[in-house]
Amino acid sequence: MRPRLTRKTAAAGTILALAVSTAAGVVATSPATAADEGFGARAQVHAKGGLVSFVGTEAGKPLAAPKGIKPSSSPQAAARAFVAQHAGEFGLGKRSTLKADRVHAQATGNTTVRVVQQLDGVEVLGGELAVQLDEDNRVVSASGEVLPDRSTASVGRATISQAAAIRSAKAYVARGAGVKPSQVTAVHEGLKVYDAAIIGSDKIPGARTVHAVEVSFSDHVRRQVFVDAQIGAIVDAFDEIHTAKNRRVCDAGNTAAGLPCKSPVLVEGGNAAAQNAEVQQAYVYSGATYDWFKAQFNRDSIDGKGMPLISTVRYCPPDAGCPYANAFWNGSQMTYGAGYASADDVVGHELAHGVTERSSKLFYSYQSGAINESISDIFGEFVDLATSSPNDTAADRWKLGESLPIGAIRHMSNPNLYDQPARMNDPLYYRGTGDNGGVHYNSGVGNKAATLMVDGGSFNGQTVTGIGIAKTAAVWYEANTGILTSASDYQDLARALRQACKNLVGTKGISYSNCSQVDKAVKATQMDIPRSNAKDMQTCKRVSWTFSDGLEKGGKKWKAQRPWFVPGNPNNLGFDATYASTGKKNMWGFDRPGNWFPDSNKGRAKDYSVRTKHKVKVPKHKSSFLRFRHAYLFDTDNGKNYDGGRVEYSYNGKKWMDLFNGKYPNKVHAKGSKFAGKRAFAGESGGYRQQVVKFPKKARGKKVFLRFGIATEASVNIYALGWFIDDIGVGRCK
Ligand SMILES: [Ca+2]
Ligand SMILES: [Ca+2]
Ligand SMILES: [Ca+2]
Ligand SMILES: [Zn+2]
Repeated sequence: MRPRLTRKTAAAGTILALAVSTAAGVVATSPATAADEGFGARAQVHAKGGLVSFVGTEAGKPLAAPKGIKPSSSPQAAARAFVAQHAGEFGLGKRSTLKADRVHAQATGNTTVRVVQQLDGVEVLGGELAVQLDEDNRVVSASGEVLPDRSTASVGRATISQAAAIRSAKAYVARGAGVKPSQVTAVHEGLKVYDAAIIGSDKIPGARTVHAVEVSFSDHVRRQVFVDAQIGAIVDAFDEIHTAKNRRVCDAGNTAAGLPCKSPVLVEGGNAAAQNAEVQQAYVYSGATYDWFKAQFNRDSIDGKGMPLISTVRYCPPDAGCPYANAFWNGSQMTYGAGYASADDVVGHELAHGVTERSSKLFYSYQSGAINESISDIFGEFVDLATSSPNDTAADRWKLGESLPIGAIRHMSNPNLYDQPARMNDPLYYRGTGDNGGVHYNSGVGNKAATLMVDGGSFNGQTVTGIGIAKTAAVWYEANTGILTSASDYQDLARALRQACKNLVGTKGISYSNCSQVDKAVKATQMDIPRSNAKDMQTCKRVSWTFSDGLEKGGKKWKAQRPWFVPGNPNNLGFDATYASTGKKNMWGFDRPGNWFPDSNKGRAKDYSVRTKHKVKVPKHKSSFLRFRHAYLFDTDNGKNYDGGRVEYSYNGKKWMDLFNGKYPNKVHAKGSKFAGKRAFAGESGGYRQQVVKFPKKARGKKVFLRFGIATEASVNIYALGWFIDDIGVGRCK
């Protein structure tokens, strides 16, 4: 146990009702990089919503304290007052309330309060603002995202029971872990409001009520699953086990005992020399990590309050074989497979996850997960560089895990060496769903930026003068503890790093010119670039259409087997299936295997489609094509696709042929599906895509039926949002 540092710990949990701000805010209607939103400071606005997501100030020039707030008021009251007074600019209306959550004392004497949004009393996932105040409660910065009231029309009442949600969540996690649903345990964590746009995950956007269910298996699987509260679809799942790497190597030996760590063989001040090498390493390196955070930031352990550093070494999970080639942080302790405590950077990495979990709380998925991983790599390697250990030569600088039995797993200054991107537009930038959305890949962007800040160098048109480890560490720590929020993406990180540096000017020898180096490193790694979708496939300049349907007049051109709905709204599930690429209507195919649907038009298990009621004329021209716009989220888990969709045509409505001739973007893995082992639209589309496919020669000049078909695996209780299609047309280039 380490000595405890006295620290101001403020009570959290007060709730304040928000009224719409009467202050006239400037309404931004187009993407802006900087605008005055009535805050009297630099403010960034959302590209889409035109709402404020970041307010920053120059060093030493904070905004006045919110009205009615005195220097003696609590920081929580000040933070809530600030957000309440600017509710309009943040898009918050009458349905929103604010709850002060985590409070953190910055090294500068400032205090950061994270204010969490609740909609009708239900927590909005990632709806969070980090308000940083100086000692007199003047506002230094405010960042984060909230769900504007105007985007909440689709938030519905929960009609799926808690028991049904738990059943689905258990089935989903058990399948991913390769065990039976009866082997996993689940805790219902209540209802939340989920919107992929806030999470930043490229999934189907739209705010919806979800059941949050935490499902665990044997201490090393812990996932938070979000189940749509109206149709029971799995909309997302966050991993809560934060690993150093994602690999499993099986052999033999070792045991599954020792997690959680209840009977330690070595405690603080004990006789380390009497223990085996791995116990010693875990002890020494977790101590080194503690000392480093204490020396750099005066942080007293993971939680800042002297939390014991608990490790289990030579662990083997019951289902993964031995020795276990990985290490992880599970929210309360570190755990290492044989040989994995031997790397001080890996130990530092795992402990840094604990720090992040108690500060920015970055979600472990997609960009927020990549930043979470990057922060762990950065602090892990900083600990390594400050700690005498094997493999400390100049050639080892910026290698992650060089002391592991398997050798280095990442290279921070040259991420490409291990298939990681070094900047946002790097061809190696990972866009799939595996690895929780590429958290161990896209961390390369943050890692590269950090090494540029420390060592300097020329990269991607920028020449950076290094500012060294201490200053770089301070900037990242300030961003993590005082500016970033749980759903932050790389664009947010870009702003956060710049603001963090400004906040620190005058401390640790940090100067304005240091901040321009931070800015250059951010630019070099292209963090300001928003998440981008692949470009639309082009048709041709002028088109002559023989069939076109934007579905605005309803579904009379289509015959739908349930659970296809044309148009998607209204449907007898009470679900808002609006996701149109033009107008307000689209068709929707729910990804739900099984026989039961709540109407007489029963869907067929595992295979159902929507087809044109009449035949459509395919132009006799060689350019003749089908064009449609669509978005999909089929049942998928960590890169493994279970369900999917295909597009087919038929001359007689009986024999159907694949219009894409198998050339789909994804592969369906699951057994039991009509598409098993074949390609299809599967997994997730990452937003709306325009799809253009040419008709084969034999179909030109003929009349055909067209259909969109979904095929699912046999597993019950696991549903996904499905397929949203709009603007279907058959035509040719003129
Ligand atoms: Ca070292
Ligand atoms: Ca290292
Ligand atoms: Ca439409
Ligand atoms: Zn990690």
